[in-house]
Amino acid sequence: MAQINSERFLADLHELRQFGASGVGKGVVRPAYSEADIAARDWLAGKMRDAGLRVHVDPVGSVFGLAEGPSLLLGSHSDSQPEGGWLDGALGVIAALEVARASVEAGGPPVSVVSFQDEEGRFGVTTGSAVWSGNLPLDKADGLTDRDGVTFADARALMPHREDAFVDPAQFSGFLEMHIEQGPVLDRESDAIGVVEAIVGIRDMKITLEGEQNHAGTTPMQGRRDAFQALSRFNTLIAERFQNVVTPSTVWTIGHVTLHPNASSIVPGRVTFSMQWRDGDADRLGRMETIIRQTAEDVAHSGGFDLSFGPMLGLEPVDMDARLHDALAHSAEAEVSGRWRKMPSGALHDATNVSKMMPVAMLFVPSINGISHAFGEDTDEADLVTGLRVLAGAVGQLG
Ligand code: HGY
Ligand code: MN
Ligand code: MN
Repeated sequence: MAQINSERFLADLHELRQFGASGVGKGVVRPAYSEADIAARDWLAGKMRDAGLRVHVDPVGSVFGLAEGPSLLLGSHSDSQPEGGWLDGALGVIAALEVARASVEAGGPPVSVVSFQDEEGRFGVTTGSAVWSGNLPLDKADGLTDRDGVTFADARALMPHREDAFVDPAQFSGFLEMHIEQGPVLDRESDAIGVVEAIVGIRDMKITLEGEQNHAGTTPMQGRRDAFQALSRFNTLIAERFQNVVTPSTVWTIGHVTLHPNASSIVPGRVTFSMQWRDGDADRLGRMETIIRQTAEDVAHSGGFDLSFGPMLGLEPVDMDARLHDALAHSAEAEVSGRWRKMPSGALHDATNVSKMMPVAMLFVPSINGISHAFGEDTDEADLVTGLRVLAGAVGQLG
């Protein structure tokens, strides 16, 4: 079996962190197609070449390091949230690199590596793997805009060394993605490894309410069409109306708000906000959509607002492949007997898209205090190495 080198793995992980290092703790600012992201992908391509893999940058900028012939595919993403941690995505990419490199040194089994582009959704939801899998047509993706109005088409054109063709998925026998948990369970329960059973589904859309911009001193409260108040009312109503529909694991988030013109002395005339919801049950996601649309219409109608909905993005809940899941579970039991658990993923991952094309499975390592999508994200290095060993063990069984 391939002999992984944990010092080399940790050194590479720390080197990748330097691209877009935020200066706050181990935080990273490396959104998709930023200078830091492109430089990191260039560095990664060099590492893949040094490992004996053939580099293929696909039309959207996902970077593959390909083994010759049929192989397992391992990886994740190397872009970050606007304020992100050093491990979200990066861990799965560098773990994949180390396992592939060790496999080449050992003469097999063949392992390919990928860093998908825009997993963190500057433009969509897991955009790079969604396009590769056909979950999101490229021409639709090209029309998506980020919060500053930049199109996906313009952003992906910035990525150098792109090839015209997408990678043929038929060469891969399966996909394994290692990731931090990004939640509190493993840390709280003192478990070293989570073997994922299923990934939740997600829906995400922008909603705009247009009222009337006016003077904050002279406009009577009665009769104002204040866009902030409309959002506030929507937010309160939606929580009430969800009550009989959601479960304790259902989540929804208004994470991005643009209030126009966003000034202290102006009654705001327009608000555009993101509405995102996640659940493991596709029917429930649908029922929530109906409530969201109806509530926005009620708020608009009662307050005299114009209402518009942006494109609806989403991914369905998916189960992990039993054979790959069992390989990870056996490897976890061999490595940390009694200190691992099966669990769902509340975060989205590229594995959801890849499952359309091949069997997929995932493993988690603990997130300290369950913090992620924040500069404070971290994991004990001993846990990172344990995860790498479990991943390599599963590859050894499957290869
Ligand atoms: O939002 C997510 O779950 C993922 O980290 N992009
Ligand atoms: Mn991630
Ligand atoms: Mn993330």
